Amino acid sequence: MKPLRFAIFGAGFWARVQLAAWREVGGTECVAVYNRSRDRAEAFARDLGVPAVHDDPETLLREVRPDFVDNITEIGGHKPLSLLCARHRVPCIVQKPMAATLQDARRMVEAFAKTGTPFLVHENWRWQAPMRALVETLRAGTIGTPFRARFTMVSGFDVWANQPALRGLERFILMDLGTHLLDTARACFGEARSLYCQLHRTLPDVKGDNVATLLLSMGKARTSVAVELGYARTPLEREAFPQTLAFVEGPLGSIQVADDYRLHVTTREGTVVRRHAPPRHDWADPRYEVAQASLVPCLRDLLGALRGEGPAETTGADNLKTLELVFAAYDSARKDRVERFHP
Ligand code: 89V
Repeated sequence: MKPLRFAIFGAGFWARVQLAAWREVGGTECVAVYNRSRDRAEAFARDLGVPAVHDDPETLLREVRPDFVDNITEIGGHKPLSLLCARHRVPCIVQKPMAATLQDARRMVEAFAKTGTPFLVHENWRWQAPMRALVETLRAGTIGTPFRARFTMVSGFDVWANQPALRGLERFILMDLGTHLLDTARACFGEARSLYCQLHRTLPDVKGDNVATLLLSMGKARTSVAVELGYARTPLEREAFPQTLAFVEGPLGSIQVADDYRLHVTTREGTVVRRHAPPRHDWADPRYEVAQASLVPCLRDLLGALRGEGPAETTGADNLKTLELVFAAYDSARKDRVERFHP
């Protein structure tokens, strides 16, 4: 099968890792990179062996005519560069969070829908090995229909060291991490019916919210789902970054996602513990192991859709439902009220 030729927009921390993950997946060839600072694009191309460098994205699209673009810029680049792809009818994958406002995200989804051009979101959390094992165990019905769940991602890790732009965002933890966990919760329990959220800003050098606590009612069963998020440099006895821990209760049993990638499934027959460690890749930063390894199955799913083999899980249209929850959470926290949905 002929490899799909693609261009990367952006040349930062995640762009470098993502290109390595694309190469792991196979079936594509990165033919050009765009970055508004040409020096960074040149360094990226040199280090990673990309043949063409551009500092004007429109010229890149005209001259290179890629089969698709992977837009791995920071959030400010998501809307303008994705809309540029839509105008040129070039399929586009955009990094999460899709856009800085819900209105922008809706415009982006509509712009691609108008011409039937594929528009996908790079949302990798639901592809992490332990999260996938949780989704599959729930779908298999092992614990029955869950009535309650808790997701915890509380870490003292210095996330700003590799991604300094996160420090200056007015909206931080719900956009950066809330998108991931709310999307995973949707994969587990279905669409939200109501949501309540409280936020804290605890660090003087970080502008946005860095601690969030949410309670949702999800799916037909109205499962109560609590989500705890924290990037507060909290000294913790055991640091699990970037693992998400979880506990789910149903009428037939419970599932615990513990650290070290262990899934404990308890039914009347007892507890079965299995480790769902991510595969090790030499290009991955070991401090981000489970997160970076999940880029591979995520990209495989997106590539299948770009080849027309079937729908991707995280299309732009689907991801709007995740972003709706993120913005509803900000509204809830601001007004201290429950937001209701009618899926
Ligand atoms: O995956 C991400 O969105 C990253 C991190 C794991 C640091 O939150 O920004």
